[in-house]
Amino acid sequence: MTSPIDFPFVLSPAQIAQYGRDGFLRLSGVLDPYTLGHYGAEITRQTLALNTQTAALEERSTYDRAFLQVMNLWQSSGVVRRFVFGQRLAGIAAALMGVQSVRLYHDQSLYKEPSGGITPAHADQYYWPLASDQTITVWIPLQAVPAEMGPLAFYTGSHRTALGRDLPISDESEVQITAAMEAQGFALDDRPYALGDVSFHAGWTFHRAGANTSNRPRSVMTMIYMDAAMRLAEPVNHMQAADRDRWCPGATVGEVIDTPLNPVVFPA
Ligand SMILES: O=C(O)CCC(=O)C(=O)O
Repeated sequence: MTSPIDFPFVLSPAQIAQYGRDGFLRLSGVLDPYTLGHYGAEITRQTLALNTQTAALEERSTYDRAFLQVMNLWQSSGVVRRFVFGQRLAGIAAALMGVQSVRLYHDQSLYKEPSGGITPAHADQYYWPLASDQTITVWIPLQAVPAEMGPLAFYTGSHRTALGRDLPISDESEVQITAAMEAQGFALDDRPYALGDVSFHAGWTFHRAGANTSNRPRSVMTMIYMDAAMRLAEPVNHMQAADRDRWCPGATVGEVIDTPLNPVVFPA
């Protein structure tokens, strides 16, 4: 029997069009509670085991208060590797981008602790030395995320504006991007996530998350997939240079990013 993480999820043409128009898509019932419980327990266990952040929340920067961030868990755990290489989520990403196949850029666990701070507004692709915008972040809550736990919130249609694309995640990005989004009329979609909901957002879609004011952790797994034909671009800031060295080691500017860290995930 096909595993739930490999079973195809059929998108309607309207959903694909909605992603293109809004720059993100929320889907319900993508993963069942048993599957989320099985993989989620290992993801959270690995996150806490590999975490190196030990400072108290009040001693950290705004960025570091937002979440514990542990990357490329697929390299540390066979169970997580199975999840990251699952065909269901990667297949949705391919369909939304309109590409035949997708590669992994990297995965990351984003664990917003109880009393963890806001995730300042930003666009992910600021950090990525990638030659096209055919990128997608899959955001998978491992439990429901009601408003008080900091659900990921998207500025609808904001992938079409360039204003703010030069800002890293910071207090400044939160102030400047939220003001720019309001001025340009990009509405914030900050609905909560039920268990099994998963969202997909494009690399240039601006988004943020509120603080976790609950007494429970908000454990989330993310995978960043890119068009399998993605080429490495010359980094335009020092964060992109660092990302190139860390996530695409050995890749050459102008060439397809075909390194051992960037395997084709879909189709298997
Ligand atoms: O989980 C969060 O609070 C932020 C996530 C995010 O910015 C992303 O996955 O692109």
